[in-house]
Amino acid sequence: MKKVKSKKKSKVLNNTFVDTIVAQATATGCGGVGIIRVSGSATTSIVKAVIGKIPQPRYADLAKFLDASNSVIDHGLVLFFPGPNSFTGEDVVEFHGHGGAVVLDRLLQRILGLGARLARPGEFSERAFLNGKLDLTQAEAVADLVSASSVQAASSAIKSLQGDFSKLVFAVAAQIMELRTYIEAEIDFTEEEIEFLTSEKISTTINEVLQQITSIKIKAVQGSLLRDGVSVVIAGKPNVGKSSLLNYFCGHDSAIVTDIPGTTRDLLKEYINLDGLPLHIIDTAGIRVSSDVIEQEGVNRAWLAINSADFILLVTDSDDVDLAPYDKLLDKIVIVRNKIDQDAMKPKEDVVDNIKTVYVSVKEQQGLNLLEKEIKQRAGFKTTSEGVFSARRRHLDALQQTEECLEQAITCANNNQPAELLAEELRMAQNYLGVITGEVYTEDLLDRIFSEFCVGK
Ligand SMILES: Nc1nc2c(ncn2[C@@H]2O[C@H](COP(=O)(O)OP(=O)(O)OP(=O)(O)O)[C@@H](O)[C@H]2O)c(=O)[nH]1
Ligand SMILES: [Mg+2]
Repeated sequence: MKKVKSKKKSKVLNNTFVDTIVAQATATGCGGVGIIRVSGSATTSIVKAVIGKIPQPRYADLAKFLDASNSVIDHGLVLFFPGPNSFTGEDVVEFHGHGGAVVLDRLLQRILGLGARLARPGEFSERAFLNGKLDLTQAEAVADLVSASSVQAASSAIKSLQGDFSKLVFAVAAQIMELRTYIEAEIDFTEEEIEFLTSEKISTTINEVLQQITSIKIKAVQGSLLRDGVSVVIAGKPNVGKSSLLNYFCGHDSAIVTDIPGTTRDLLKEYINLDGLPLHIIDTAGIRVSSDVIEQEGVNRAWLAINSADFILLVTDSDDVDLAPYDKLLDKIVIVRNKIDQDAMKPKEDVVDNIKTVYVSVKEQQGLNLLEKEIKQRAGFKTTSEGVFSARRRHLDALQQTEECLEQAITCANNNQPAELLAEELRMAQNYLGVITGEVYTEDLLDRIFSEFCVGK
């Protein structure tokens, strides 16, 4: 980890936060109400200039919003939250006006004219994080809640926002800290009469911590699936029913289906939700050697998609499947034996050489529930999202790195290696947990996280 910062040395103390930011907090377009939010040191002077007074904190004040020549731009409610008791921890004011593009833009221009600048994406949440109002997983949960694509994703985001994820991580980090304290004492006071921990006791304690991390990971994997989903590519020879399968998944005639082999040329991407699991599905051109330049380009693109997908639904309309071209991708393949209606077969599944085949008829809608079940199972997705909190790839990576350090620490203990090495592994494990909650962060990490947010969040 390079350029690690401790939270205490945040931008707040560097004093780069003197500027005041403004953004529309509600979505653009027409709405009953539109909200403009302001945060920073000039908030009180701005609100005084716009409505002619400083409103009573945390009360809804009905006021006229005035421009520089005292003409009325709009009238609406003003909410004033003096820092530190505000979302960002700074002085914040919200103008709740009429939700029209022109009226909100006039108000925004007025506030910019009073010395505020436009907020960057996620800058309100970033300030909330840097001022200690939210930890990093909670700030990320704000974005996840707003962009949730299913009820399950939204309810897991609210759990993270309430701190369910961070609490578990903090608890594990505290246990590692306690163990570190003992081991560092051993390093510092080798000459003194202190009863040190035995290597068995150390390994047992670390193993208990590892078990807790495993249980956090199970929930985090679900949360990350709910948020990011999986990518599935539909591949196979021409005319086997790939586009028909895509149309089944997305519930409408997205792709052209004909009985002419080579119908699909381009990649066709759809985004659907399978009982809460987001699926990014790609239909591809049928794989064959073609003298048609356009079709051949389609086949090249199909291979690119096949190579980068999480799973491959390899569709076939005969029992004879040539797996040779997929030699290096076998662990990602589910064979979809389509058109069983033509062969008077029943839907079923079987496994040969560790590869699952699901027998379906897309046309007669048979066996597709088996296929859906297989996709969810492959993704490791459970329909019940009890206790699941939203999580991201970076959290899973950090948990994985924590586990690796702890396993290394057990090896050090079991081999009676110097206590310094053991302490260092524990320190690194704790550090990775800190990356999840934002106790430890880099500027790069914050930029990456908050730049994905919308302006106004
Ligand atoms: N009998 C039967 N016909 C099917 C079934 N699924 C698809 N078809 C037919 O098979 C033909 C080809 O279907 P598509 O979905 O266009 O096949 P494709 O694999 O996308 O074909 P290309 O785009 O050319 O690679 C169409 O006439 C479909 O109606 C099925 O389950 N049973
Ligand atoms: Mg097709």
